[in-house]
Amino acid sequence: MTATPDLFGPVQLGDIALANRIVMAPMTRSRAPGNLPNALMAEYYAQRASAGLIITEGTAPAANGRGYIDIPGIYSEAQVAGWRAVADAVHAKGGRIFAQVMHVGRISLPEFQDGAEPVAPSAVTPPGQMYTPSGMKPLGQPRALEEAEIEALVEAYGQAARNAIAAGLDGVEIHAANGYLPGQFLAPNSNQRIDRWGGSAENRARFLLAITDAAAKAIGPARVGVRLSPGNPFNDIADPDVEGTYTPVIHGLSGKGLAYLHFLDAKPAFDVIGLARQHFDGKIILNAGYDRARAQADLASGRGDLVAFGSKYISNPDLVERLRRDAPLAAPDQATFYGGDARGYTDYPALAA
Ligand code: 8OZ
Repeated sequence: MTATPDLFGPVQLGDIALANRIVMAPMTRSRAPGNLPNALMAEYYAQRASAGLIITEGTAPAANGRGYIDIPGIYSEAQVAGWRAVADAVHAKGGRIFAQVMHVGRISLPEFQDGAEPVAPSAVTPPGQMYTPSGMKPLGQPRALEEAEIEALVEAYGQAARNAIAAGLDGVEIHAANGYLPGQFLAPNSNQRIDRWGGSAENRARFLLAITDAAAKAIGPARVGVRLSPGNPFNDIADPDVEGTYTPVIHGLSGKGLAYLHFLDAKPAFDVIGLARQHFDGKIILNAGYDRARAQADLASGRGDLVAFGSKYISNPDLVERLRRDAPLAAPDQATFYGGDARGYTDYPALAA
């Protein structure tokens, strides 16, 4: 018999040893003016370093991957220097940190990309709006990527992974959830290509598998994880056959020695985590809507190996200690989720010792 995994006990994740199975989920906080990671961000992440693993907010692998206000990038020297300060601050407190690499694709506006039209698999306009410094604006029609541009983006993910390691970060998470560029390739409504990057489920999975391979080749597969949200309609994703789409994804990501798959499974359309358990050779991180009891239950049942907490980490920098003591959690203030300064960011106190 194997012992029940302890939420508060150590676990090996790919190449690295984590102090516990509690993960800080990636969260966009829009506090990186100029797309540059900064000292305030370093302080924020260092405050949360008792997490077994921190996954940073989404950071763009290329200039045309930017969207939302003031998200950081990981494609320039200055950005790498900024991330180095973040990595150093977290490591000084004994933490571990992966960068989440996020290309937003069509979920952007020219004003976030120096005037350039956002790019996507196909020129399909999402119906949503985006918050900008001058108010809410409708998303526009993206430009369909040329095949050579797709190949350049695959390279950009490899380079982003190298940059993360050069910055001293511990690895990268490929953001393939929530309808951003990899998710736009996966879904038939946003991917209407008739070349090898679209059409069949295998073709729609090609971009995700290519960028994951590029990152794995750059820094070793044990430093790479992938986040998925099968069946999540966020950002105008519609897929009549989620199982058909994700079965080749899970098979394609298996057997490569990747560190983990991270599931946002708020709306599971089929038992994708069961499928991953059968085939995937790394760890499984569970996310969305977890509390202490559900986290312990899902570790005990073997559904997952680690549990990621999002909004609870905004307002509880010492979440590990609070969960350990079963202490009350502070509620986050939604008004300060995105943008602004230290308020609602680094001013949530830890419990008194
Ligand atoms: C909410 C607001 C801004 C960004 C995601 C990166 O959905 C996001 C995001 C969510 O993964």
